[in-house]
Amino acid sequence: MALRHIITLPDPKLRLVSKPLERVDDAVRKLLDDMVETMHEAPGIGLAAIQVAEPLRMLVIDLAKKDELANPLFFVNPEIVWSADERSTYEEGCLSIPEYYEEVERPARVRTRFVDRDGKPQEIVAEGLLATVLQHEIDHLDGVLFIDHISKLKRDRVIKKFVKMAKRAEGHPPL
Ligand code: GNR
Ligand code: NI
Repeated sequence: MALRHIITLPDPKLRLVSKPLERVDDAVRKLLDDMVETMHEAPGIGLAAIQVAEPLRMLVIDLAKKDELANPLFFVNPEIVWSADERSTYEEGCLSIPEYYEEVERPARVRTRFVDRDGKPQEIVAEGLLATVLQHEIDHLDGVLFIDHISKLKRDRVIKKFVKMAKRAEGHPPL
């Protein structure tokens, strides 16, 4: 396994539409495992491939608490096939927008079709935090960030802050 670098705002790759996988082979499983290791280390509860600069439609989620055994979930080519009318609100964060948190309203339940780590088609109905994180990650596959679901005023303010930080970092490059 290997840790991967997580890209952050304003990296334009975060706005790419990721490409579907044609098959789940050992190379795909290796990337999924590296994503789980990277997510655990961050730490985070979800990670989409584009966050490690791979524009592929795959994501991992692990909602296990720190004192619990790891329970990584793997989603390849996920598609939301049904959303509840009921909404729920969670305070969201994103490893690609470090240290920024805001409440986002999303469908409370989503039926999602996907291919698992063994290449087998699956369908689940997610609710609660899983429903929110799954929607947050599937948004990443379409170049959508959670800040796209908040007010333009707040979004513009956070983007501006990250552009400013990136410019300051240009004067102090790593290596
Ligand atoms: O670690 C994460 N926590 C989180 C909290 C609420 C809603 C969504 C998330 S996902 C985020 C990790 C991440 O950026 N995934 O793309
Ligand atoms: Ni995110």
